[in-house]
Amino acid sequence: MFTATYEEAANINNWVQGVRSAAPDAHLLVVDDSSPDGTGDILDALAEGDAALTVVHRPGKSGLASAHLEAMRYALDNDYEVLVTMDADGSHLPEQVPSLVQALPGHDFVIGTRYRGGRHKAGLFRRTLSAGANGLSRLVLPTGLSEYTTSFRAFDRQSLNELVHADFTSGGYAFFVECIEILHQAGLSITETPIDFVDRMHGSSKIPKGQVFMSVMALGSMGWRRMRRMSSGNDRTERAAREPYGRIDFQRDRNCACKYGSSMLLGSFVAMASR
Ligand SMILES: Nc1nc2c(ncn2[C@@H]2O[C@H](COP(=O)(O)OP(=O)(O)O)[C@@H](O)[C@H]2O)c(=O)[nH]1
Ligand SMILES: [Mg+2]
Repeated sequence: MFTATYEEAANINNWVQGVRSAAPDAHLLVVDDSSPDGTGDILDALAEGDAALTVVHRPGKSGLASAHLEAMRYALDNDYEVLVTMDADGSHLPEQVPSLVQALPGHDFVIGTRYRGGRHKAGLFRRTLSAGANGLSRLVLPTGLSEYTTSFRAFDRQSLNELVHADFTSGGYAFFVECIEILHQAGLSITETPIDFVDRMHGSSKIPKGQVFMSVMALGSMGWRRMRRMSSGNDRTERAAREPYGRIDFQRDRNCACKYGSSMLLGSFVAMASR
């Protein structure tokens, strides 16, 4: 089980306790970026004498994407069969970890979805941004999934191997979309399972708001690359459309993207203006 932390002192105890009761046999890894609020010290105290909790301290805030890649490398290097990733702020519910893990056999990757059978219970601004980002992702990079952005995920070793050797072009939120695009293009089996997403327990978002706008740009460039692959006959979209799970409703996705895409663009400008 992995989470990244930056200023989660008020949430980290709950995360450790929650994950421990949901998955008692799991080993826990936390990458903390020298949080000024002392999250790293709390973790060190919890890890003392606890061989199943590993804390990696990085010297400064280095972003979520590199923290997740570090966890993937760690899982491979230490021979773990399954890696589950999630946020530490209470938005992802530890009690739903087992349903991700149970969905993995037969697949290489599982993402928790807030859309197809799942619930998004956060505030309106957040729901609009997420719906816009996911609607656009479905349109631009169809894979059959309804969720692309949340970090509540389970990986087998094959998908970890693919990702640690990939050339990522994006950071921030777009990193999470690019992971899915890489696994899809590699022909791995990707699926989703419903989750409930709630507002963070304490504190506020640590992701710079401008990243939302950057992510829209990154999505555009991934879409462009996908189109080039399609024109060279080297894309897996068609295959996904034929697979029972991955059947894509292009009309629905187009409607969804139009409905939310414009509000997301507007939202990203508002977010940038309010930085
Ligand atoms: N190590 C590390 N963790 C981060 C960084 N930015 C965010 N996080 C953690 O990543 C998770 C998601 O971040 P959050 O601020 O809730 O993002 P949001 O939910 O998209 O608003 C939380 O557990 C954060 O503490 C970072 O730069 N480094
Ligand atoms: Mg959050």
